[in-house]
Amino acid sequence: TAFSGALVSAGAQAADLTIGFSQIGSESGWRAAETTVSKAEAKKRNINFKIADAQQKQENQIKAIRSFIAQGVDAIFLAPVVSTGWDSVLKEAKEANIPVVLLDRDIDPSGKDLYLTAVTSDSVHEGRVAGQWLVKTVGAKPCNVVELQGTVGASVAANRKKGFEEGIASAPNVKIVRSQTGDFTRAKGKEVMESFIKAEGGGKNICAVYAHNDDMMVGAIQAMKEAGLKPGSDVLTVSIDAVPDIFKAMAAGEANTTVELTPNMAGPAFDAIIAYKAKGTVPPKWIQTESKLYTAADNPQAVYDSKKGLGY
Ligand code: GYE
Repeated sequence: TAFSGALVSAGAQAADLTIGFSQIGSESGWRAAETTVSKAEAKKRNINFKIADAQQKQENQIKAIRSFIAQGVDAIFLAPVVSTGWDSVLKEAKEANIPVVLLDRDIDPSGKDLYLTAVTSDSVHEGRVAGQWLVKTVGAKPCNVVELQGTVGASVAANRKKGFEEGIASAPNVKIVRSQTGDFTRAKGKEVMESFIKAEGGGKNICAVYAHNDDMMVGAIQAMKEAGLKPGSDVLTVSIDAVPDIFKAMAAGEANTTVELTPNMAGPAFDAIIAYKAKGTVPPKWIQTESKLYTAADNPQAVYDSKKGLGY
């Protein structure tokens, strides 16, 4: 009947959608959670969701996007490992009329008209908040900072560096003395921190560690402990993501602060695509998610308990 036909088409809008997601990999706890949460959000909306894991390689992401285009998916989500080199493959998606949504990282402005919207946090702001926290915490005391950067070429690494530098700009006593990439991983964070400690006279010249993500900080904390330093008291720590393990470290007095970003970037992206497909609603170019600072005063044990098991 006409009635049941109408019911089917209304209810089928989301269920009929097939969306491909080119995910970077699983370098951090935050990203593992993003993958888990994305699947759950797809399920809630009855979306046929395909995830391709690129193992940190842009060439694998480009291949995955081409394969999604060949399969004729309804939309493509992309978490771009680096910010450049996307123009030609995104042009192919555009020519095939497949909308692209960026998740959690940006691409260079030259690609602005090649995607529909980007769901990300404000990563410059995250770095700025981290820097401002440190300035406030050390007061007038001289403070040498070592910085663990994220993946080279990633928008979030550039932005978190820039934001932090802005955050400490007003305090000439706070200085970045060493800065190197730890690739957003625990293992690399530990290794690079070991070399920082060596280069800085066993670490006694280091006042604070700033890491572009918590996983690198967890590695750095390990390195500091092995070198006989006391992270969280002798050496201040500030990082970004709010994964459960950093709250565990905070509860143990071995870490000081983190800036939280949600692992649920796919939820708003699905909603934008559903509205776009069903009603032609064009979303804003940037869908910004919230950022929130946590310190040891914010009951880290309770936050840990509430977060563990959420896919991190
Ligand atoms: O902070 C980090 C990850 O792009 C926002 O990538 C993401 C970052 C996240 O590996 O842990």
